[in-house]
Amino acid sequence: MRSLVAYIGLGSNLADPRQQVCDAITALQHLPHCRLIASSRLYRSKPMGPAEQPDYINAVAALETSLSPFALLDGLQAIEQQQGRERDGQRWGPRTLDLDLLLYGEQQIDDARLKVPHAGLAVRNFVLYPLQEIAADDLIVPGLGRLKTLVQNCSQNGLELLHRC
Ligand code: A4P
Ligand code: MG
Repeated sequence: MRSLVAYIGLGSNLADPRQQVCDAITALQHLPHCRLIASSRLYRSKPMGPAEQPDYINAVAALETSLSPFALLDGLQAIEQQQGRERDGQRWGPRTLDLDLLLYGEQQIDDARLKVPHAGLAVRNFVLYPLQEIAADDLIVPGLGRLKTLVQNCSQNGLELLHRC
């Protein structure tokens, strides 16, 4: 099967968020039919959604993969479960680990279970800035245009650059 590059957004704001994100990057390296190509530095970000929750740690990783997008989503959700993710139904509530499939090659997917590019990507600084760090300079986000332009139009407010894992 042909391989392509997928970008994964990582976020955590519970139970030692930095460690959660770094552990998840390690777990991504062990997904079958995937090779970790790059991971961004860590960023601290103000919560989007309910304000009464801790700040998040965010990062983005690039995987070369021959998995289908749905098989990759299964793998990401399995890692979330291994790291104690609980779904209590609260939208945008606190979590030990959230793994979002941001981009899957140049594909656009509109399925009940999977939307790619990930919804909200274009306006989330905690996604765009780490993505820009590891993506090609001329990356086009399918349906949304040049990554560089999206970054230029997105404020850095509330975003603090930390170190690598
Ligand atoms: N789903 C659809 N498309 C995708 C995709 N591209 N990647 C479906 C991953 N999942 C996708 O996700 C709900 C369902 O989305 C999944 O079952 C999957 O089939 P979830 O992880 O159970 O719930 P969620 O994450 O709470 O919902 P949602 O709406 O996806 O939230 P987001 O967009 O992930 O946002 N603030 C800061 N500063 N940093 C953050 O990282 N994250 C969130 C969550 C809120 N606030 C944040 C951050
Ligand atoms: Mg999510």
